[in-house]
Formats: sequence, structure tokens, C-alpha cells
Amino acid sequence: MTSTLYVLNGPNLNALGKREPGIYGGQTLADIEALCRAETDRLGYGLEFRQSNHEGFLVDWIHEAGERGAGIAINAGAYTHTSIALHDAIRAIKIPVVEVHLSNVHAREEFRHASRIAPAVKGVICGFGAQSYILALNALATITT
Ligand code: DHK
Repeated sequence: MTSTLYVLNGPNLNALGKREPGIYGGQTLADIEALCRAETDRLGYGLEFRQSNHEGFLVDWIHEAGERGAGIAINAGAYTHTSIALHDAIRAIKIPVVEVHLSNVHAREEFRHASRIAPAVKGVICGFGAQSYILALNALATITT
């Protein structure tokens, strides 16, 4: 049976393409999903690609992935910097999780420098635009095989 990688996206990422393109790039979330699907096909994994503006959905999907998935790449958006609930959800599952950001959060406002989820994940990739997702999928494929 094919193993599945989950790509979870948090608040405001549904607005990619229109939202501050100088920071987040011109690609839409659908564009990024297509790139991720091509990469998971190439790597021999299935893909569950989701977005929500609601923290609780992200918590539920982390638990679901922990039961059904092989790994998670998560761009939690602003919840990265605030959410103890996401931190706890990640700690509650056994599959590897990679934190992803399009922008280099460390080169931006100070409130983006701290991540609540970073201490719970395997590693963090930021600053490479849509390629951050591809790098995260490759990291997960390396870890899970
Ligand atoms: C996306 C967001 O929505 C911000 O809240 C984060 C992240 C950075 C990104 O670069 O993908 O601070």
C-alpha cells in the first residue's frame, strides 16, 4: 500500500497569489499543491494536501495523519508563533513532522522569530518560497524510507 504524506496549511495561506506577493510569491496554493503532487508522485508517496483558517481543524488533521500518514509537512501560518495546541498535537503523534515557511521568518518582524511548534518537530525549512515545500517532502521521504 502507498504511504501518504500530509501537507497541512494554516491561516491565510488560501490567499497565496494575492497576498503580499513580494513576501510570499505569486504562486497560488493550488499551484503549490500541483508542485507537491508531482513531487510525491515522483517519490512514490500519496498526498493529502489541506488548508484551514481554523486551528482546531489543523489539530484534527495532525491526529488523523498520525493514524494514517507517514509524515507531515506543516506551514501553520501565524499559528506557528502562537499555538501550544499545535505543539501538543505534534508531540502526541509518532510520525515525523517538518515545519515549513515560504518566507525566511528570521529575516522578518521579531514576532515571527519564535516558533511554538519548532521544539516539537523534526526540522524546519524556511525562506525558499514554494521550494520549501518540496525540500520538506524530500526530507520526509529520506526519513521515512
Ligand atoms: C506564513 C504566514 O502566514 C506567516 O504568519 C508566517 C509563513 C510565515 C510563511 O512564510 O510561509 O509568519
